[in-house]
Amino acid sequence: MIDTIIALATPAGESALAVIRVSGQLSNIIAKKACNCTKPKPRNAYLVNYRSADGETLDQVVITFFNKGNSYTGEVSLEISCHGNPLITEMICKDLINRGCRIAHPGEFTRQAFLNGKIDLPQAESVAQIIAAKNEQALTLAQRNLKGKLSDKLLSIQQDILNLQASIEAHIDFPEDDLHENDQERVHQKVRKIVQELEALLLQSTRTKLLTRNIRVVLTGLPNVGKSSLFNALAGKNRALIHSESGTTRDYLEFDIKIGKFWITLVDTAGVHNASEEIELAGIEMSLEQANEADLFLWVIDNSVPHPTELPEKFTKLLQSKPTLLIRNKSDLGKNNWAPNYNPSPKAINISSTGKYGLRELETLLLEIIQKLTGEGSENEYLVGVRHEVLIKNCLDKLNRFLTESNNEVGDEIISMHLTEARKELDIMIGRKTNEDMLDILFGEFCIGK
Ligand SMILES: Nc1nc2c(ncn2[C@@H]2O[C@H](COP(=O)(O)OP(=O)(O)OP(=O)(O)O)[C@@H](O)[C@H]2O)c(=O)[nH]1
Ligand SMILES: [Mg+2]
Repeated sequence: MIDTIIALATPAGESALAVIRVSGQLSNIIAKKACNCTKPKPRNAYLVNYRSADGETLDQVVITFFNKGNSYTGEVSLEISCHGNPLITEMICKDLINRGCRIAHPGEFTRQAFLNGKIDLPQAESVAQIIAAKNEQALTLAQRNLKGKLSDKLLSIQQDILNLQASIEAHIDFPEDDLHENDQERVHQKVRKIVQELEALLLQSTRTKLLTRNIRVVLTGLPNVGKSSLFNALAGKNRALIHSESGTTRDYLEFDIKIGKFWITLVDTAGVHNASEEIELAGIEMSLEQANEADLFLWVIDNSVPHPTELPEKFTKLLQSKPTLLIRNKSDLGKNNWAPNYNPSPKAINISSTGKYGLRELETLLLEIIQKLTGEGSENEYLVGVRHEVLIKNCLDKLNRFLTESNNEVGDEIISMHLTEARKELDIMIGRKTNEDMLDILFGEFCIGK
């Protein structure tokens, strides 16, 4: 008999209600012995007294019973809603352990659901994504994954590969009749189409990373241009120290703000220039580390003076490698309107962080850039996690090998093997091929009770 597992499914602490989940054969006995509920009707709520094995009433609770095959996990299950006092949940959990249950491992309920075929792996992963979603867009996409949309997409790609293989293998059975040039071109076209679909999924994996955490916006530029002043103006608080002397900021400072639907971590950094003082150099080194982690830059310049070109080369390269918004600050004092001479030049805006003009426009521009980065409102359809990213890359590798080797006129049989390999990668994505270690890692990231 498999273990009956239990866990608190709601956060620990005081709350109106708390839910304890029970999954496994002992659910029946617990309903009967602890809750005096013999043969409860599945999915009906019963208001009962929960009694410990010692006969003590622990709480008045509502229980819901689920039959085998018709529960979240696929096992016989029981949900106990009690009052949200940690003393009560602890006493009930202790009693359940007394009665032969054990505490579930992280993600074990969802793992049971997967092993019992209630959901596939992308759906199981979407449960964690739904719980962790940081904004509405991530939530909507995670919910689509739970409905099986990502799995459907992967299955349809897999079916396309299988159909292709069938047509190639028809030729293998008649070796004298190798693929004709026209047939080969037709096959190549289809493979290229599949490659495009997988590349689109890969693009979504980059967006997924931005949707599932705060977006890091790093303020950078020469000393004394007003980075900290802008940081404070956007934060709406005097968090960073501001001074008319250069080199005021030595450490970096973070503050979370919300723009539109997105949570952003603003990072103020030390002014960057070719410094000689040791402590300042350390600050600049730290700025470089922060710049490496950035999703996008606010490159602040002083618009009231001609722009000196002393930004170290490392920084100029970084600024060109990521989305950058050029902030011409101190525009209340003058407007030189400098722009870098590389292509495409970053979008620029004139503002005054102390006079506080241009800030709303800046937020609007920032939001536009973020929307573009996250693919909001576009063809973004799925959340594609890191596990999928690796497997999609493997799959693409196999398909590209198919394309190059079939050009080299290697036998059909050999090139068809690459398609089999590509299908295997999709099997792993969907969860048709798994191993214990992989499941341990995947579900180990879930919270207990999920
Ligand atoms: N007139 C005017 N002065 C500003 C503006 N923004 C900042 N300042 C002034 O410029 C000086 C430097 O501002 P900070 O915000 O400390 O500049 P910083 O870029 O953080 O400087 P470091 O930390 O030294 O790199 C201060 O005296 C600010 O009051 C602005 O928009 N207009
Ligand atoms: Mg500063």
